Amino acid sequence: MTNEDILKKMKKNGYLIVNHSNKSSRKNVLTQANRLANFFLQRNSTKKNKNFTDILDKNNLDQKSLFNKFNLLKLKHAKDSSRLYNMLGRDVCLSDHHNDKNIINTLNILFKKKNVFNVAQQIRIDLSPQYHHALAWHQDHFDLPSMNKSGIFYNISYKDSYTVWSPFTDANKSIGTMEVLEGSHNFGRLKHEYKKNKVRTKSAYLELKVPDKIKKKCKNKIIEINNSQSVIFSMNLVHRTIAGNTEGVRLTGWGRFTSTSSESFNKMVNYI
Ligand SMILES: O=C(O)CCC(=O)C(=O)O
Ligand SMILES: [Fe+2]
Repeated sequence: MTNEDILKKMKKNGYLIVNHSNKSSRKNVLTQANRLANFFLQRNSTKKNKNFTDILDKNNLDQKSLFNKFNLLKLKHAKDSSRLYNMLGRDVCLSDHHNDKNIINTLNILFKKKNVFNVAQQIRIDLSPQYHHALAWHQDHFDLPSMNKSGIFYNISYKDSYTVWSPFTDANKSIGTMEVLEGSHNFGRLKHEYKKNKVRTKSAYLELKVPDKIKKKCKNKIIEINNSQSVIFSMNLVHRTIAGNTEGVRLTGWGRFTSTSSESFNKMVNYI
């Protein structure tokens, strides 16, 4: 794609698919995830719990092995499961991945070669079919810890800031993936509501009632990409999670990128 194609496509659809240049960064994320899972399972293993050591013997990164480990951690050791998320989200393996030549080159073109900053990054691990946390339609925000409730309510345009979304395992209709409304970013920032979660009392969720004109004008597109590809999308693009229906693990990562030339930058830095 030429620079012009990249700018045109982003303007029209609000997202782009990028092929990774670094062939090992995806595997590095899975390897780190596996190491942490092994560590936490080992730490929790007792003589009674022989099944832990059975699982631990395997150092392979296939779906079944990773699913068993993450599932056990989630069900029996929820606190360690969230420790694993937090560590992996901050680890250099995710930064390394975001530093992929093709990802950074594309961001440089989108930011008109000014500069690029990654202001937040995290991973998510979804276990389908039961524990696939599906996000409803929404636009993104910077997810900075100081934006205590939700950055969605701060008066920040997000117009020319971007999310990089990457699956490190498969991401498709059966294991779960993401769906976007093509061109919805051109409608600007939309009004979201922050609702109390009736099931999990400590968390809340964002709700966006997609305006009829967007439903009418924007095509639904389910993102089915392989794990050597990422999606770069405008933080104003309306998107949601498609939950998986077959047993398996979906490990994904996201990074929020902005530039000093972005409209949102001046306001965003107050939260750093
Ligand atoms: O991974 C997904 O299904 C969607 C993730 C997402 O929308 C987000 O993290 O902002
Ligand atoms: Fe999102």
